[in-house]
This record gives sequence, structure tokens and C-alpha cells, in this order.
Amino acid sequence: MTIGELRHVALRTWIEETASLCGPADIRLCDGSQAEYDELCSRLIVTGTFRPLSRDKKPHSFYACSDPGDVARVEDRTFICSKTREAAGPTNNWADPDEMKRILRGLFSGAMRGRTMYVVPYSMGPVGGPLSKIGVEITDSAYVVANMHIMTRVGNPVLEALGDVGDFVPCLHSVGKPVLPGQPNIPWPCDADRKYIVHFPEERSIWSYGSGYGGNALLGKKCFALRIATSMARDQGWLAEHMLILGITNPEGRKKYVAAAFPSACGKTNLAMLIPTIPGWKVETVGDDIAWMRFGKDGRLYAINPEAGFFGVAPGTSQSSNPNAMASLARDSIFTNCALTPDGDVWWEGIGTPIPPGSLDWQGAIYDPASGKPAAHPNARFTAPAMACPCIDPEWENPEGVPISAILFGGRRAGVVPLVHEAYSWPHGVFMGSIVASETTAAAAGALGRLRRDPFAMLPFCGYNMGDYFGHWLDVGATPGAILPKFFYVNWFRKGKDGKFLWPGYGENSRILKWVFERCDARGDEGAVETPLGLVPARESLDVSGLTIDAPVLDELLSVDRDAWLAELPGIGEYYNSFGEHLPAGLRAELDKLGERLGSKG
Ligand code: GTP
Ligand code: SPV
Ligand code: MN
Repeated sequence: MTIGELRHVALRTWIEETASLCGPADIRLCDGSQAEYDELCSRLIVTGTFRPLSRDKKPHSFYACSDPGDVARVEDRTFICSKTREAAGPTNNWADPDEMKRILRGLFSGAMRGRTMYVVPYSMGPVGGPLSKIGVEITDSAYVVANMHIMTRVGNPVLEALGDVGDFVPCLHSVGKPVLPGQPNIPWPCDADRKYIVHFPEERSIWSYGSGYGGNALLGKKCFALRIATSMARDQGWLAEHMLILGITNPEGRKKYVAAAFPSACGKTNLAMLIPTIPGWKVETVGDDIAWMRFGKDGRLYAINPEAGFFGVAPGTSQSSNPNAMASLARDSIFTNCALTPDGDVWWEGIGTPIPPGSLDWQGAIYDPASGKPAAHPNARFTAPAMACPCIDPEWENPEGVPISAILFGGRRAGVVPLVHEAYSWPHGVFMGSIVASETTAAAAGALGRLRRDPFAMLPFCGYNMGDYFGHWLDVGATPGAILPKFFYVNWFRKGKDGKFLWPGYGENSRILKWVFERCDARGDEGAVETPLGLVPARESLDVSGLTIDAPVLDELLSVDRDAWLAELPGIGEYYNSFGEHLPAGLRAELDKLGERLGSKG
């Protein structure tokens, strides 16, 4: 189909206006076919963006190195341009929408000269499903289109579902590097010093300029499925969350679904694909990064994974830590900022084997182990099809979603937060989510290991005032007739005095999932012990059979440090004050209750 043949007038008009603004050499409407994907990959080999990996090692897969100035999400260049600053709230960068449009029009003017402008219709969620939504990304990056092919459902079926008048989110993207006459094309074009990742929540549109990397450029992911979707979800009474979704089956064959919100690079992909170390239990993956949830007719909360692939952290992924991820990326995948071995395979720190001599680092230079630098960038990523995951859940593409029994929050926290605790109520769970604090990771540009509040793991992803977002969660819990999931807060990252993790993590996290599973069926505080923070496992209810862990270590992991929590209270109070009148009274009340349970004098 050509652009002129498109029957959707608003879509055709937007494409034509964008083309006249950006001035591309040609326009291509993507059909989503395998032939199109293969052709894109061939083009990317010509520009030096892709190097094919060895057919014996990783069939039909490619290695890409980014510009060193374009390696992660850029939170300080990400904007929520609602009409008022207040609507964006204190946690987002705000700019006046008219002023921002003026800046963006200037940047996009002629930005695609000498390039192909790709028009990519895509669906977040199974095409045509009741919870699914359509976006159209216009981009001048073939790398982005190839990744969108894996990460979302793209092409003709989406256009059909869109029909003549359907709603879509316009997502405009340019790497900001026109190819001028006589200039060679470069492998990773970008405008590293002038990035703008901009959202217009009222208009429900996205403009992204200057970056070709991950969440900055694959606009279906964080920009649409979280920032724009949160604002849709608030208006329409559902939830768009930075959560994995997994199914867990007990030895009797009973199954429950669990969603979990952990900040970027804090273990969602690993938990979603976990292989239980406890006999007879099974975990299956619905999604590893994003959940869209709404109540079903039976009153339960149903979740879909809006994505179709995994954009996973490569370093630390190995046959022993996450064999299911290793199988997912065994073929048909794209690897960005990994190292390349002389025999045409990829490598990264923590893959489990030493780096072969003569490997290239993430910049394509011969790797020198004596340099002390990592060979793969810490935010190196694989883009792999979800379908290829050996433990993909049979229901993962059910357009109605799967019923959620428990919601987990978590973060990277060396101290203070116990291995697991359960909320006393829905408002208490919302309180827990609101105070999540985590050490920053390489997933975003900026300082590493800095402790910050990352409420609901949504700090960089909430498209409106975070105080109102907390209120929306409280409202959802008050839905008449709702059968509510239970809330838990986990921390795999508590460290001992020696600086080492106290908990082995990964597959051993199944022990915590088992307790969560059993708590969902339990009456009252069966299997649990009350603490000021919430319910922690009664020692005999946490299955540690076959695990070598010293009793004092387990005590420390499950302990609630009253003094440390008393010391946290003023900081939480100040943090809450930053939301002003947007902080729901119900959360202030939960903070007061925590203070009372801790025995604080006020
Ligand atoms: P995003 O894709 O950025 O949203 O990240 P994610 O939340 O999916 O994180 P992922 O599962 O990719 O894990 C990130 C890092 O945490 C990797 O280096 C993992 O090896 C490490 N990790 C994951 N689970 C555990 C765990 O249970 N214990 C410890 N110590 N590390 C873990
Ligand atoms: C994250 O940072 O949470 C990611 C990677 O999942 S990105 O798609 O780049 O946002
Ligand atoms: Mn993520």
C-alpha cells in the first residue's frame, strides 16, 4: 500500500505534514513482513550499523554498536509537556507545550534529508484486543524499525485494525542527522548533545529527537506504553505499569499470576523467567517489563503484556542466571553494545565464560582486558522475540489478559528493606509502592548507585502528576465489586557488612514466590508474623529446604530494623510534602500509622 491509498484521513494527513516538515528522500509504509525485516537488516549491514553474527552461533542475528554519547535513556532530556506544570507534577521535567513544539519544529525541520522516512503502524497488545492500543511511529532509523518488528506487532494487520477512523498515538522520531550530499552514512547517527524525548499527554502524541537508543527511540515502550498510557489509564480507569507478569504453578497444578514492579535493571526480566529451585514448582513468563491492567467482569484484575519482545539487559545474563533468556536470544535477535568474539558470537560481562582473545568491545575496538573497562557497555541490551522464550506462558497473547493475584514492589536497597513483607491492606500497599527507593543503574544516563525514591518503579515513566497517580491507585482499590490482589515488597539486594549480597537471588527467589502464592490463599496472618512494616514470613513458612543459608543471615534478611525505619520517617514526610495538595490524604494516614506501629513519638 502507498501513503496515498491510506483511507485513514488523519493518519494520511499527519504523514504528509511530517514528510513536508522533515524532508526525507523517500517514504516507506511498513507492512511488517519477514521480507521487510530482512531487507532492513541488509540495509543496516550496508551502513555498518549491523554486523551479522555467525550462523552457527546466533542464526539470523546482528551486532550493533551505538555512538558513545547514546547508550541509555536520558531522563534529564525527557519532558512531559502538559498544559500546566502542575499537571506534570514535581517528578517530571515540564516545558510549555507551545514553546516546546516551536523548538521541536525547528529541530525536525529538514531532519530527515537524505534518509528514508519509515511509517510503522504498531499495536501494543495483541492486534484488535480489548486492552490493546495502536501507535504509528514515523522514524528515519532503520535500526529502530527492525527493533520495533521484534518488540511490537507491526504492519498491515495493525492498519486493518485501525480502520478508517480508529485512534492512534502519533509517535515522531528522528535521529537528527540528515545525510547531506557527499556525506557518508554513519553506523549510529544521532544528535547526542541535543536530545529531546517529549510527550504531549493531552494531545497524546510523542516527539523524540536526537537518540536512536532503546526507550528513547522505540517509542511504543516507555514513551507510549508507560508515559502516554498512564495518562490514558487515569482517564479511563485502568493501570499502565512498569511491571513484569509471571504465572506460577504449584506442585498440585494450581496456577496464579503475579505482577512485579522493580526499577530499571533491578531484576524484572530475571524474575519473569525464573527457574524455581524448589521441586515441583513452575514459573512461566507473560511479560518482562510492562503490564496494562483493568478489572474483568468477574471483578479480578486482568493484565496483558503490551509488548512482543524483550529488550533485556545483557550483562549478568548467563546459562546459570537466566537460561530462558539465553534461549530467547539464541537466534533472530539484535545485540546492541555487547562485545563481539572473533568467531562471530556476542559476549558480555557475567555471561559465564572468559572473553575470547581478539574480541571487539562495545565500541568495535579490539578489547584489552588490562584496560580495566568492561567489554560490553553496562546497559548493553538484547532485542529478542518473546515467542522464542522456552517458558513463555500459554496465555501470554490472550487479548483479555491474565488474572493477577499478587503485586510485588522491589528495588535495589543495600539495607533497611527486608527480603519480603506483605501489606496489611490496599492503601498500605499503595503506600509501600509510593516509598520504593532504589539505587540508580546504568539503564539511565547519570550517576550509578545513588539511592533515590522510585515510586512504583515509575519515577521516569509516569506521564502526569505522581501525587495524582498515587490517588489513582487508591481509587482503583476502591472499585466496587473488585477482588483485589495482595501487595508485597521484596528486596533481593540487601548486603552484609562485607558488602556481599545476603540473599542468593535468581532461581532462589522462587522461595519467596512460594510464600507469596501461599499467602494469597491463606486466612488472616497464617504463615506470617506481624511487624511494624507489614507481614513477614513465619520462619517455618519460608521454604529454605536445600538452601545453604546460615540462620543468622536469614534472621538479618527478614529483620525489621526499627531504628533504621524511624530514621526513614522524616525523609518520607519531606518527600510526601513535595507533592503538596496532590498527595492523597490516605497516604499521609498510612505514614502516620507506620509511625505509630514503630512507636515513634510523632
Ligand atoms: P530493565 O529492562 O532495565 O527494566 O531491567 P530489569 O528490571 O528487567 O532487570 P534485569 O532482570 O535485566 O536485571 C538487571 C540486573 O540485575 C542484571 O545484571 C541481573 O543479573 C541482576 N539481578 C537480577 N535478579 C537478581 C537477583 O535476584 N539477585 C541479584 N543479586 N541480582 C539480580
Ligand atoms: C528500562 O530502562 O527500564 C528499560 C530499557 O526497560 S529502555 O527500553 O531503554 O527504557
Ligand atoms: Mn524497564
